[in-house]
This record gives sequence, C-alpha cells and structure tokens, in this order.
Amino acid sequence: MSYNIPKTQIAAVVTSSDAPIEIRADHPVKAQVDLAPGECLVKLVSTGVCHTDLHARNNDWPIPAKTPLVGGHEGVGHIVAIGDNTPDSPVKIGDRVGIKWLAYSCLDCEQCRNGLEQNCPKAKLSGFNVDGTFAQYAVSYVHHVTPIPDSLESNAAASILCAGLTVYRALKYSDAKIGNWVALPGAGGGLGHLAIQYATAMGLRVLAIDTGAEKKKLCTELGAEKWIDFKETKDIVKAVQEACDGLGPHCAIVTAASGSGYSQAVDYLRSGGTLMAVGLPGDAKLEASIFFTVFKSITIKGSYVGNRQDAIEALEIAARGQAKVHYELQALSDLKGVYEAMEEGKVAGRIVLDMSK
Ligand code: 8ID
Ligand code: ZN
Repeated sequence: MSYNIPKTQIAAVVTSSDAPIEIRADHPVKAQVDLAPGECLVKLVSTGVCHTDLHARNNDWPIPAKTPLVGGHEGVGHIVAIGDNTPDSPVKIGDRVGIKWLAYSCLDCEQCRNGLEQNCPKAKLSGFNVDGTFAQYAVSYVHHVTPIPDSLESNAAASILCAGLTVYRALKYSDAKIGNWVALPGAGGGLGHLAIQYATAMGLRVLAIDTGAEKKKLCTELGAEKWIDFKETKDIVKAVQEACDGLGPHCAIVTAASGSGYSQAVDYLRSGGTLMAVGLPGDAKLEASIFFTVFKSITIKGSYVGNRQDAIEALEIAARGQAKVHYELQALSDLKGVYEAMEEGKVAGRIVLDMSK
C-alpha cells in the first residue's frame, strides 16, 4: 500500500498563549525521506479535545509547552509512511493506530523498565513538546503508537487514548474493590464520564460530583448511583459522606480541572480511603490536613496517563462496549469555540474533531 502524501496540510497552530489559534492551510508535512528511524507519519481520521490541550494552549502549567505548537493527543489515523532503517517495527503502513499523550519514551531507562514509560526523562509529549494531532498528519513513533481494535470505530476510539486510558489506570491503581464507593469530582467531563463507566465495569458504586442538569443526566445515564452538584451543595463533605453509607467513599478519582475539586476529598474519604490525583490545575496546592491524612490512614497517589499496556487494556474494554465515549463531532476549524466551551465548563463528555473531511 502506498499513499500520496502532500507537502502541506491544514493544521491548528498556537503561536503564543495570548494569540488566537491559527488554522493554517499551508503547514508543512514531513516527507518520508525526512522521517528519522523509528518515526512514522499518521494521516488522522479523528482526534479528541482534552482539557490538557487547553492548558497547553493557555500555557498555564508550571512547565511550558513549545511554540509554535500543534496541540492534540487523542488521535486516530492510518500509518502512511515509516522512516527508513526502522528495524522490528510492530506496525506497518496502512495500520490504524492511536496517538496518545506519551508520543515517545526510551524504553531502556529505569522508569520505562518499571512500566512508568510516562515518567521517562526522555519522554516526548504529543501536542506539548512535539506537535500533536490537530493537523491532517502527525509524526509519531512506531514503538508507541497504539493499534486500534477493528471493532472500535475511529471517532469512538479517539478519546480512549487519553481520557479513557488515564481514568482506567487511575482506577486500576486505586485498590478500590468490587462493591466499594468511588467519588468522581469532574464526573461530567471528558475523563470523568469515562471514569463512571470503567468504575461500573469494575463493580464499583459511583457517586458523581459535577454541576448542571446536562452533566447530571449524562452521569446518571452512564451508571452513577448518586449525584452531587458542587455549585448547589453547601456542605460537600457532609453530602458526600451521607451519600456513601454515612461513612464516605473508599476512593476518590479527582478529574476536576480546578483545585476546588480536590479540597474536600481528604475530609470526605472513608478511613483507609485513597485519593487518586488526576486533574491538573496548574497553580493549585493539594490542601490536605496532615492530621486527618494520618489519623484516617488516607493514601494520596498521583496518576499520570498510562503506559502502552494500559492503553491496550483501556481500548479492549471500550471495544467490548463497556466504556463508550459520549461525544459531539466538530471540525478542526471549530477548535477555538471548543476551547471556549470547555473553559466555561459547558462540555458534557467530549468534543471529537472529524479530521476525515
Ligand atoms: O494524566 C493525567 N493525570 C491527566 C490526563 C488527561 C487530563 C490529567 N488530565 C487533566 C486535564 O489536564 C484537566 O486538568 O484532567 C483534568 C480534566 O480533564 P478533562 O476531563 O479533559 O476536562 P473537562 O472535560 O473540562 O472536565 C472537567 C470537569 O471538572 C468539573 C467541570 O465541571 C468539568 O465537567 N469540575 C471543576 I472545573 N471543578 C469541579 C469541582 N470543584 C468540578 N467537578 C466537581 N467539583
Ligand atoms: Zn489528555
């Protein structure tokens, strides 16, 4: 199979955090001869928009994104070229693959050997320090792209590559057991609505925390047993504990993009409970009472995306229909509006960009 690869493409480019996103029609495409060994070129069909892309666009994290930047890290497409002198490639031209946040890791360091590929000191991050998927073509790496199961349609697969993978891994390492209560601050967002489904698939009981009628409806339809609106509830700690047997949840997976979603979690968790920190507000501190963290035997863990195996597992569960991305399709040219809606907290589930047109 051979593909006709153009020299230029349409891409959404961030030049600086105070400039509007530019949709360029003449963005260069890397030619096959210019691909390094191990690199591949992916022609995108679909890409999700993650709140992380908004953080990168606004440059509101303690570590800066590169500029100019093509954001995006929930991409699905076909491999159209592979760099020369790439031995033992696990993928071939024509394969349908996913591009996730972790574009590259060395696979040889201690972190990679321990399965913490995302913490590799040489990590390259799609849509952050290397260009990502908000373009018709993206350069990625044969050892890190993720094969997409045949039964999973591309638009449905895209957001599993970050949102799904991240919450799947957070749940996997949370030690929550079948029948346990899990609280999900941020439940109506991209990560959160998938967390409801992976948690339910694990036999957990879900308390969703977010705001607004649309997100309430989504969370309840996806399997949340209880709902708390964080904007309408005065005493969140009391409400959460009452909702979970009067004792509080065994676990909280915090995917809120603001520090406020974290503030009460240590207080409402049941003794012996675990707080999985997932949401990434750039400047917030985790205000946990040291006394009660110790006195209640609380565990606090940071959980950062996932490795290649986590991605395969998250996709397999989605392919079996146990986690479905609730998405609205838009075009790449709509990206600015998507960011505005996300900033205002108006996106229930995910926005996925149709890159096939
Ligand atoms: O590897 C990771 N840890 C990882 C991976 C991917 C994304 C972390 N993230 C981070 C993102 O960078 C972002 O900071 O997780 C956060 C959530 O990403 P998202 O799900 O893509 O964002 P969203 O769709 O905007 O959903 C966030 C939800 O949080 C709610 C909002 O209403 C929204 O539905 N929320 C907020 I903001 N404050 C809340 C609060 N105090 C809250 N929900 C409950 N309580
Ligand atoms: Zn993401």
